[in-house]
Amino acid sequence: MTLGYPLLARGKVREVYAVDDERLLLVASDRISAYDAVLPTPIPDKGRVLTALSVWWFDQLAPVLEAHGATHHLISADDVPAEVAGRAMLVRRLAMEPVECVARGYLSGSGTVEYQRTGAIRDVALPAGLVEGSRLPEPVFTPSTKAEVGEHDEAITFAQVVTTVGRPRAEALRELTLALYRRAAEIAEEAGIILADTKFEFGTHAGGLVLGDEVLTPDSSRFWPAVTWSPGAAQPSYDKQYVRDWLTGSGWDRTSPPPELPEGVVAATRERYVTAYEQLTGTSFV
Ligand code: Q0T
Repeated sequence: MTLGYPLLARGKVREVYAVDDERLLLVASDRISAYDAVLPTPIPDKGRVLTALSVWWFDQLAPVLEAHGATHHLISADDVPAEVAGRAMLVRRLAMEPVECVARGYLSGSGTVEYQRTGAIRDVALPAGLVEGSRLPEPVFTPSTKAEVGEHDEAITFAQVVTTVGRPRAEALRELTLALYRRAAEIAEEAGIILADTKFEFGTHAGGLVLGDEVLTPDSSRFWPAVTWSPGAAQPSYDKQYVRDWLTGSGWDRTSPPPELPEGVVAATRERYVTAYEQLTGTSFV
């Protein structure tokens, strides 16, 4: 796309453009990834739904940020180029912290693997008897490094965060991450959705901590419908379950270029994104 701004970064499903020295444009695409691959078939409206969700969460979380003397990077989702209207955010340019700030309130995925091996997640000891999908006694901060392109994020300890950013900032990142997770999980729970875990990225501006990136979308978080929550097995992914199930049944080897999705899978997946937005926000997606 020819927005006329320098492209700063390109991810699997979104791009970052430099507007000027102080501002960036984050553009969400309709691309979808599964099993580490970007699929050739876009999901119509995915970029608009995820952007609207992020914008809604920034607003919901502003009081938590303010209580911690922090802010978020969103300047406007309206004052953006027409070609990307609805799926772009104009944001303040930050000095990004080199850690991914993950909070987990439920045991899932790599957290379950670590718990089964060690009885703990990182430096946090957990009670015996937890299973995939269990609610944790308290949410835990499980930071990771930002992976190079093509690599996976690597789990790090809190002590490594201290070494990387210094103790005061490490403690502030942990406190803010857990406070934001707790409030977001409470909001989601009121809407019948479990927020199992989520990843935040922070930066600084004028010495203060600023919440950046996209926030609390299905691409950065695990959302589970509360009605079907049943610890003991993998919980169905709110957004990508149709895609994963279809890919698994398609015979794709997860190494070759992934196949096109059939239109029924595309329509069902679009519906899942829209429903997640509507259930969370209590407003219709237009
Ligand atoms: C960033 C300065 O989103 C990223 O890459 C995917 C294509 C990572 N990234 C974040 C920044 C942000 C934000 N968000 C910011 N507010 N200020 N840099 C750049 N890349």
